[in-house]
Amino acid sequence: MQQTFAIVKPDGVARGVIGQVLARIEANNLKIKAMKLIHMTEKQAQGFYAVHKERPFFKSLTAFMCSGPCVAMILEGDDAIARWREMMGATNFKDAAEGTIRRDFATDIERNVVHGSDAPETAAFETSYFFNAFERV
Ligand code: IDP
Ligand code: MG
Repeated sequence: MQQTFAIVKPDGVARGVIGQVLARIEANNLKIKAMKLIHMTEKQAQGFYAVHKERPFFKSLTAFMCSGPCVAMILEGDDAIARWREMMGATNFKDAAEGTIRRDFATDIERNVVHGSDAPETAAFETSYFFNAFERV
């Protein structure tokens, strides 16, 4: 069993696809272990994406991430990190495989509907960034 950290980004929440994303998570046998609606401050978004702080899109990305509420989740299952990334699809929805969330719902390379941790270390950091010990199970 492995846990990963997932977000339905502000574009996904605004466009009303939370339910469709959750349905795919459940259909793919990932368990939702914790979930909440959050509205990040600019500082929170900058801390979350600190690994990208030198990238040209950092300012725009962090502004987007605090432009509205997000759904933050802890997902659990066998190989959850890789499986959730596979369900999301490539960062750029134009490169994402058919049937992936980004291919089906994203509108832009930045506004790509969902986030998923890319490794056990980032999953641990991202999970504890948003969920305290009492919120985790
Ligand atoms: P990932 O979300 O697929 O792991 P990362 O490379 O970690 O992709 O980038 C984090 C987020 O930054 C992406 O999900 C996307 O929202 C945004 N992003 C990545 N590359 C670009 C870009 O070239 N232009 C604008 N935004 C980007
Ligand atoms: Mg990433």
